[in-house]
Amino acid sequence: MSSPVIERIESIIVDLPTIRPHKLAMHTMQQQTLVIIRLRCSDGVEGIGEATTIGGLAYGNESPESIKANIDAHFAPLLKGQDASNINACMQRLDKSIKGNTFARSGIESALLDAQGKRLGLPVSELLGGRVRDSLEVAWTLASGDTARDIAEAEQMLDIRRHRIFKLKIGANPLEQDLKHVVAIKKALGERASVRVDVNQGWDESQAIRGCQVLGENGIDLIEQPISRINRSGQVRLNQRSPAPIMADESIESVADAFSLAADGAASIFALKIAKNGGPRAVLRTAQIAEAAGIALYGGTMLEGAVGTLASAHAFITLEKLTWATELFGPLLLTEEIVTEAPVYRDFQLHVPRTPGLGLTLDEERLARFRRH
Ligand code: MUC
Ligand code: MG
Repeated sequence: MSSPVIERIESIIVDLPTIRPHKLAMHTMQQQTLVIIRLRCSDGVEGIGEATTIGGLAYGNESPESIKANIDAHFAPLLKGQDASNINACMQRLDKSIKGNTFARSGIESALLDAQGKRLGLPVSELLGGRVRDSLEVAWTLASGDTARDIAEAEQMLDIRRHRIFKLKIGANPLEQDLKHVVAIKKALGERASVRVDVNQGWDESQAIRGCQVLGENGIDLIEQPISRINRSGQVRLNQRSPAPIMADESIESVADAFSLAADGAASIFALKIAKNGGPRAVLRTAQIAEAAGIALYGGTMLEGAVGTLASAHAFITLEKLTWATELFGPLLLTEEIVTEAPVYRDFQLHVPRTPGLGLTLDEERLARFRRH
């Protein structure tokens, strides 16, 4: 039997409305923009992937527009005509000619995995060696910018049993105002919830020394990326003195970053993101570095829609231990989806399909309605 060949790669920018503004230290999202990748093969199989970021260029080095331009001009010509069933060979071919661009790379790797899974009749988790669970606990991010509204939102999530872990986005307001906001939310929720913060690099080290101390003393379970990803020695010092564990997020822009953070002792938890490592297989290499170094794991998100969220989930359900659970809630932030069946969230967990590939089908009508022209 001849090998299936990659015939066409299409990248589509999709703008989707969100349930409310989502306020991060560096940007307030009023909508979310996804880049959907369709990889068509000569055997009639189509793989789908997603390469999504937050706030244009506010968060990472790639924007939706640059992701699309680079896939169209550089990734697609390298892959056209290649054996679609050999994911190692395809990704190594890209490695030789393309530096960085982990978001675009992740979307392509996801699409190749989806296609191969559909071809073999296997879920992506099984292509990655096999799942050890069927669902993942999912945190919710409180980021309305208003304390009373955040508490009401958390109470509602507890009531409907959708989330009992809450991550608060801070770092944009003055330090004391942020600390008051977080402590008030923790007091209101008490032992009923795990409360964590993501500073998104918003503090300098002098602020972080006080911030981490106060938050640790007030029952906050985890502090994500308190200072600049560039300040490595500051991260090492904070990791040694903070009473609450420090998680690296923006600091990890590649698998190699994960290795050097582990070698330096700059964090005790890693946020795993397929987009920042180059795909579901690449993120598992970062997980292996963490496991070897005794660093705990957390399943992160770039607020992808259903496709990117399930590509992440299929990788995360193969891991032995995800001590800090996940934040794979991206689809729940959107009021519209572009797949026929939305991912299932129930009893605090995201349930990962056992159908072939990622387990998703694009909804052509919705895709046509929301794609950018
Ligand atoms: C980040 O920095 O972790 C994940 C959840 C959220 O609200 O923002 C993202 C990005
Ligand atoms: Mg973060």
